[in-house]
Amino acid sequence: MIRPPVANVDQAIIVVPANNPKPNLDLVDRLLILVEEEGIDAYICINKIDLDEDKKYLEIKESYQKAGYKVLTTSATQKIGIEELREVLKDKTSFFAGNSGVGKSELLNAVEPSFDLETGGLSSKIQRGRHTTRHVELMPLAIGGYVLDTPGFGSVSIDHIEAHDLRHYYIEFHQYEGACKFTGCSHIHEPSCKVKEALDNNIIDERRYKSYTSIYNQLENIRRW
Ligand SMILES: Nc1nc2c(ncn2[C@@H]2O[C@H](COP(=O)(O)OP(=O)(O)OP(=O)(O)O)[C@@H](O)[C@H]2O)c(=O)[nH]1
Ligand SMILES: [Mg+2]
Ligand SMILES: [Zn+2]
Repeated sequence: MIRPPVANVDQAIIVVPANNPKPNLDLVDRLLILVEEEGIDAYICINKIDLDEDKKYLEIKESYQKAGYKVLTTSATQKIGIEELREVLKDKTSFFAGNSGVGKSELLNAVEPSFDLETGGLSSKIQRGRHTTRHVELMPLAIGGYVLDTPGFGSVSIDHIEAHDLRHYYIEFHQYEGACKFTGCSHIHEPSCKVKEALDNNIIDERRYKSYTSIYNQLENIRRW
């Protein structure tokens, strides 16, 4: 388990593939928790949209947009959405994070061909990334700003977070903070909860709420010393 070095950067670009390899949204949600804990901006970048003929990626897009995140949709190899990505990166220090094989390095090559970063295919059987990028590298952009390419990882540790603090890192809950019947409401089992009300009214995304309760329960079950 790796804790990505999100300190001292302006924003995180969390890269997730449209459908190949299979998008790991649990990993995306955990990365977002770390990013929110650090208080830096986050973008979701759904890459490899050229491979997603059924446009299943639109569900991922909706889920994160509903939460309040800005979502980019790209194809690094077909050069779709690269101009928008460049605009986001300009004059900022950005951290690229996401599983191995999602196309972080390929996206950076599309933004800045002179980087000429090594990219790797997927290992054939289970379509996993090959862990091509081996170390974190800070690189200057010709348009201004810096980017950090990082090795992909399949999981991140958020075990240092207390369950009762987790709600602060789901940005779609912020507007209800203090509005529930119980002070410090965990939005899980308390009655008269505004977050659960918003969930019932389909204002809060169900998948994201499930991710919250599942991670909350995991954090509660960690033995603390
Ligand atoms: N079809 C398609 N393939 C892509 C796209 N982006 C990246 N790839 C391919 O996916 C594979 C993995 O890309 P990388 O850029 O090496 O992935 P990475 O996220 O840097 O992976 P690690 O360095 O292992 O963490 C390469 O073969 C890329 O050419 C895309 O938008 N469409
Ligand atoms: Mg890479
Ligand atoms: Zn509540």
